[in-house]
Amino acid sequence: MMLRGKFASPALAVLALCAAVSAFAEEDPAPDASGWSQLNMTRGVTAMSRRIYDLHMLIFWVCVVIGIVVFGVMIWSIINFRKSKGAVPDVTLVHNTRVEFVWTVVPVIILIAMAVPAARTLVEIEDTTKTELTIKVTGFQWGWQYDYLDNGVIYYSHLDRQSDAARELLSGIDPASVPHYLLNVDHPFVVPADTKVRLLITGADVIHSWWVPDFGVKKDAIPGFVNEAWFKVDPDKTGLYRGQCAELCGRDHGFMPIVVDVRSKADFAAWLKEQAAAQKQAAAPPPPPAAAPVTAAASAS
Ligand SMILES: [Cu+2]
Repeated sequence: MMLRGKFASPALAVLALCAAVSAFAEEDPAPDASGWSQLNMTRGVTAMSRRIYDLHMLIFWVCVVIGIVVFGVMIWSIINFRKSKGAVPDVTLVHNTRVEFVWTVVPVIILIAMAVPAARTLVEIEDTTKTELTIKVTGFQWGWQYDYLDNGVIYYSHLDRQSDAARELLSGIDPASVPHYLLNVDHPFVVPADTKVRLLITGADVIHSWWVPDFGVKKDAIPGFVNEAWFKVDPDKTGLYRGQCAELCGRDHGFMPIVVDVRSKADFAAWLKEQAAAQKQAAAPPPPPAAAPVTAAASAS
């Protein structure tokens, strides 16, 4: 009885602290783009990225509490039960069923408590139903291709020319003088805000990974496989968001950034219409030549 009381109270304290911390984690302050917060994950611009952030913080604080309790008990024991103070080992602690039961059950409870929110978030990440727009994303050495499947718009996105020139060996260009050095592209990936966008991600040569931290999306682009991901950017969060290939994909892995241009629904619709018309025109067969060649062809047959 005495032993159970002795060991159950720290365990209960851990659980109580975990519960308190989880309540605290849900009302996180506004993001701060400087200082210590830069060491942490971004809260992002989608409901899902914020859920991932909150889950990350919850698990982080659970780990902090466990760390403080475990190291606290350890250091306290080392100081108070040292040999020089005349401490005598407690032999009854060897193979004590009650103690072993407690130190097995408590971690199991903590693990289950963490698995529930983690599993819920994972299920939601994988939920690609009810999407409003589908875009195929293909990674290749070294760039990205975006294919708006239902609209006939398709284009490549490469490292911008300024970064590309500056990165050359002995280019003589100071990278600090290049805006968004190695994080800029020639043709950004244009998407609408406030729309559930589904990405079909694949690779054309080797494995790449499409990663935009602000969207909470990082998905491998594997040749022969189609991976799914989705995001829905907050209506008021239009603007540019940057990402990179997150899979070592060869020599120029560091030179295939991602820039996403999030526009309002109306702006996006206008852009898509314009692009579709331009690409249709470019793909159309050239206008029939003047009369003379037709006559020549006719006389030849
Ligand atoms: Cu890559």
